[in-house]
Amino acid sequence: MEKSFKRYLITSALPYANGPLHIGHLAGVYVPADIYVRYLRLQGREVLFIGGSDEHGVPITIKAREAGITPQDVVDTYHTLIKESFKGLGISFDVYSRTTSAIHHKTASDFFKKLYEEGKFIERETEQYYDPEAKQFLADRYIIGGCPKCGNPDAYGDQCEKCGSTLSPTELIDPRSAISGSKPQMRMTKHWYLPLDQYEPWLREWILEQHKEWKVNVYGQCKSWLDGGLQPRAVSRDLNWGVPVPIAGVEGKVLYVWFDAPIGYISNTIEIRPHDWEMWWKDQDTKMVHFIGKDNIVFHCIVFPAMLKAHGDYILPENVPANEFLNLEGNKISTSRNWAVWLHEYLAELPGKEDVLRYVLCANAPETKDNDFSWKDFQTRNNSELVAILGNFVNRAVVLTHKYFEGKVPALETPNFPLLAMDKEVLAELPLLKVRIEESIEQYRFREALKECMNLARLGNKYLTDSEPWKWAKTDMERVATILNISLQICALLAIAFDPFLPFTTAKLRNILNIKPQLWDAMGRSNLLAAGHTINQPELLFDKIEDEVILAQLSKLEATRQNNATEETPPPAPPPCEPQKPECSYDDFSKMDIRTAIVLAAERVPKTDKLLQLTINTGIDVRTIVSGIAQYYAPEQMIGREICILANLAPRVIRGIESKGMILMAKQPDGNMRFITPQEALGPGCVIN
Ligand code: B3M
Ligand code: ZN
Repeated sequence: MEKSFKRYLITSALPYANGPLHIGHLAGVYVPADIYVRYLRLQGREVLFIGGSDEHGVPITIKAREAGITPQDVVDTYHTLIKESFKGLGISFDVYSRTTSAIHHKTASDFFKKLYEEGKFIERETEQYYDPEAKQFLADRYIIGGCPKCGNPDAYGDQCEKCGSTLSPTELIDPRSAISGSKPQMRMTKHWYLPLDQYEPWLREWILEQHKEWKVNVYGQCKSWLDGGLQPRAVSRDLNWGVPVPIAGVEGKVLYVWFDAPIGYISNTIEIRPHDWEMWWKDQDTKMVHFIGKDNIVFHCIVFPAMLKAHGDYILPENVPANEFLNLEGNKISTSRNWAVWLHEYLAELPGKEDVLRYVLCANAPETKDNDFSWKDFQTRNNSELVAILGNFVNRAVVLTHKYFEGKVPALETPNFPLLAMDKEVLAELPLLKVRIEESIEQYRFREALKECMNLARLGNKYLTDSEPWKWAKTDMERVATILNISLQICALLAIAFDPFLPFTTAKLRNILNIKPQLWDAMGRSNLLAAGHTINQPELLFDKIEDEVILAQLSKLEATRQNNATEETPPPAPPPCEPQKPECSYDDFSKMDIRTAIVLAAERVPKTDKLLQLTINTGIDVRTIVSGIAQYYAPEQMIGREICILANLAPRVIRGIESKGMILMAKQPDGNMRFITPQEALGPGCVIN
């Protein structure tokens, strides 16, 4: 007998905020997690659904460097995009926060500190490459050199992208720093390690003995890790992006991203439940389930549990239903090759089809093995399942009710016309379907559960066809009443059964049936709609998807394919412009007196090559400004020009000259400076705001 729990803490892997979401993420993690959570909520159980962005780690710093922006800019952009697209697909997180939050930094830091203070880590000094020019240790990705296997001169310290070999930085021929290009030096560096080997016997017992019910792929991966023997794992890195190692005197080191990220589940719980988060994380009556992809199994089944165990206060996951990978049109999804269906693009290009994607991704979920998404299959599932079965059945039932009973639910049976065998058979099937759906969902078999839901629609469709109400309508309206009553009851059940899977559609369906959301308990009952209840006008639940739509998507992919095939060295990226400065208030802004002015005279400041001394008419006075623009403008180029100045900047004495104000200059990406001049002559003293 499975233990019963008081509450459910459902986590889903925190996606890295360095790229948009694609269908692989959705099918593997977020659609199943959302289905499970919605189901639990329907059951009236107490649930928290935790999500958030993983905003640390080396790839984010690399992306920032490549784009010439800060890591914070990178994560700000993608966190927002990811959060919005999740919302667009109806992924119903109770919290979607981020690991750059102050709460997370504190939580992760405290977690580390406790383990550190209790002596749960071991310290090791190792040699690592250091960039003397950039004054920092180099992550493997930041070291470039010759591949010892294929000779590629630009292999990375962890991998050669040309021949695919896994490398270590010391194998590279003539290594150089990706940051400065300089030759890295070997230096000693100290790190903290979680001695996973010490947790091995406990992990073996906990997973291999106590969790035999875990999915075969998950259990199997854990077993092979454990059988291979566990090694201590470093939990810190030499990097300046992340949660700083909270040990006095330690600088330039942060927690390893895989140490801090899972603690994000705790931080995000604290964020929304500041008063009772501990109950969620420390009470044995909480069932914690981690939804993840297969590449995250070791971290969620071995490393994080060992961290939780070392900490001592926290519960462990009851289950980790990891999925395999989803391919696209027969090929591995690849972010760098742009081989993906991006969620934000899907939502923009196929508006109103959120549930179609949810349906197809669940129906094809890579639950037990890698699976494929194809646009053709997407179209077929929409047209021949959602439209032809579910949509068609509901539409027929509703249209006929309006036709024969003015939109009022007719009575199930009358003394003159008792139920026939076919009615009884259908009614008897309903509670059985309920049980089958429950069993499948509770065992994380969402494809199977979805199939059972569709079987309910199939049952209704077949019943309506076989019972032929349109024929009876000529002779016996009481028979028609029975048929439509049963059909409408099935519609009401569909609104519950599909609710975890297709939440946009069930909302529409409830609207058509003019009913409120119901709890799962109501599933299987056949009296949800009382006789006499008025339903609304029919409305199509799904539209047919035409070939053009599919062809447009396929040609987009084809363009990518060709682009990848012919890809030469990409043209150098234009120099990036500076990131936006931190927000300022309108008050801050309005304090500044920015106005037009005319340059009356200009000369070089003696013995400098940067400074010009300008005499300007500000409309209020004639004053002197010293400006560092001599590299960009000769004095004679300035005389008579109309410029913009910050007039009320506190005066400064520069080279013995009092400078009152500052000239506004625009800095071009290559560093060149140009002064700002009004497009038409305005005259001095016009205030700009
Ligand atoms: N960000 C890896 C991934 O997106 C990682 C998951 C963290 S879960 C705590 O695959
Ligand atoms: Zn190579």
